[in-house]
Amino acid sequence: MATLNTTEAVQKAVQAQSIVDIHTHLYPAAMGPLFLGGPDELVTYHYLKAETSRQLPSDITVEAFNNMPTDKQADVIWSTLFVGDSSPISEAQVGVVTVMSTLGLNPRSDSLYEFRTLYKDHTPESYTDLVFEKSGVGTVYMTNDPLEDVEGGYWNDGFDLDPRFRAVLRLDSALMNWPAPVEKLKAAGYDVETSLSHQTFSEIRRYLSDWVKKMDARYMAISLPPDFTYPSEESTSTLMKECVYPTADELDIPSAMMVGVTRQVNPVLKDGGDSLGSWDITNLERIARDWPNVTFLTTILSREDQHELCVTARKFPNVLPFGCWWFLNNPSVIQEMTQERLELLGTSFIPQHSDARILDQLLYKWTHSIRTIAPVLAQKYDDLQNAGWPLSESDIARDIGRFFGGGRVLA
Ligand code: HDL
Ligand code: ZN
Repeated sequence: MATLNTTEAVQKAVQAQSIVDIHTHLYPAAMGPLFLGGPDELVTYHYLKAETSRQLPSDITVEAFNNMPTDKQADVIWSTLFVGDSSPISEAQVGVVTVMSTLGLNPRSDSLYEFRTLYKDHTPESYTDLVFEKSGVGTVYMTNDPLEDVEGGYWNDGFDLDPRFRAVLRLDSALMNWPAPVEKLKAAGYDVETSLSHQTFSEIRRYLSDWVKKMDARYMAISLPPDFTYPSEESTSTLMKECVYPTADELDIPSAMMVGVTRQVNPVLKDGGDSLGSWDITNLERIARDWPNVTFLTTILSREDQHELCVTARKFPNVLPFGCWWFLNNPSVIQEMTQERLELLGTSFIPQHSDARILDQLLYKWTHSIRTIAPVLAQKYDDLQNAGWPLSESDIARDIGRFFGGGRVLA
C-alpha cells in the first residue's frame, strides 16, 4: 500500500465529518430570548469584554463599560479592538475576523453596520441554517438549567426542539452553595430541606431523574471550583456523592465535571470576571474508583494539570477527558494537549468542544481548532506509517468520526 499523504487524508476526513459539539451554551431559535446570534452578541462575548477592559479610551471607566447596553458596548469594543490602534490579534479577536470573512463581510469596516444589516436580513431559523451549513457542525449539546426562570418556562410549557440541539442537565444552580438552591427547588415541586437530610437527597435525585427524562438530557454537567474535594462533608461534594453519581449510574448517562473555575475574581467584569485554579486530581481517582460504572466526562481548566488528567484516564477507563476548555482554547495549548492525549490515550478521548455562547462562534471556534488539531493528527499518522503500519483513508475517516462525532458516548 502506497504511503498515504496524511495531511490530505485528515483534511478530507474532517471536511466530510459532521461535527458533534459536546459542550456549548447555544439555544435553538424556538427558545426565544435564549437564542443569541449576530454582531452585537458576538462582539460583546465576555472574552472580548475582558480584552477591551484592558485598553479602554481614557474617558470610559471599566465599570461604566461593563454596564453599557449591548449595542453601545459592541460599538466601543469594535472601535477599541478592531478599528483602534492595534491589530485584533488575540484568539477571540481573530475569531471575529474569521466569522466576518466567512460571512463575506469586510472585517476592516469602520463599524458593524454591514454585519448588522446582514443579520437583520435573517430570521433566527435561517441564520441557524446558515451557520450550521458553513461551520460543518451537525449537532450541538446545550447547557440547560430548568431552574432558570426563562428557560424553565420553555421546558414546562413545551416547545419544538430543533433536532440539531441536544439537552444537557446543568447542575450548578441546583446543587452549589447549599442551601441557596432550596427555594427554587421547592418552587419547582421538590420538597428538599435546608439540611442535607435523606429527604433532601431523595428529592434531589427525583429532580435529576425527572429532568433528565423530561429534557432527554444526554448527560449531567457541573462546573466545580479548584478546591472541590471528594469525599468531603462540603455540601456540593456530598450532593454529588449522594445524588448525582448514583443517578448517573442508575440512568446510565455520563456525569460531566468541569473543574477549576474561581468565580468572579473581579466582579466588575461581570461574566468576564472568572479565573482558574489547579485541582488535585487525586479527587478524580477516588470518584472514578468509587463509581466504576459511571462515565466521567472530564475537563479541567489548569494547563498544568492536563498531563496528570491523561495519566488518570489511563488508570480509570471511565474517565473521558474532553475539550480544551475556556482559557485553554487557544492554538498553543490545544496543540500541546492534543499531542499528549494522543500519546497517552490513543483515540479514547474527545479532543474539542466549542463552548460557543453565540451561534456565530461556531464559524470560528471549529475552524481554528481543526487548523491546530489536524496537523497534530497527521504527524501521529506519519509516525504510525513510518513504524510500518499500512494506513488507509478509511482508517483515518473512522478515527475522525470518533474524535469529532461525539466519541463513544455522545455520538
Ligand atoms: O461553566 C462553563 O460552562 C464555562 O464554559 C463558562 O460558561 C465560561 O464563562 C465560558 O463560557 N467559557 O468558555
Ligand atoms: Zn461552558
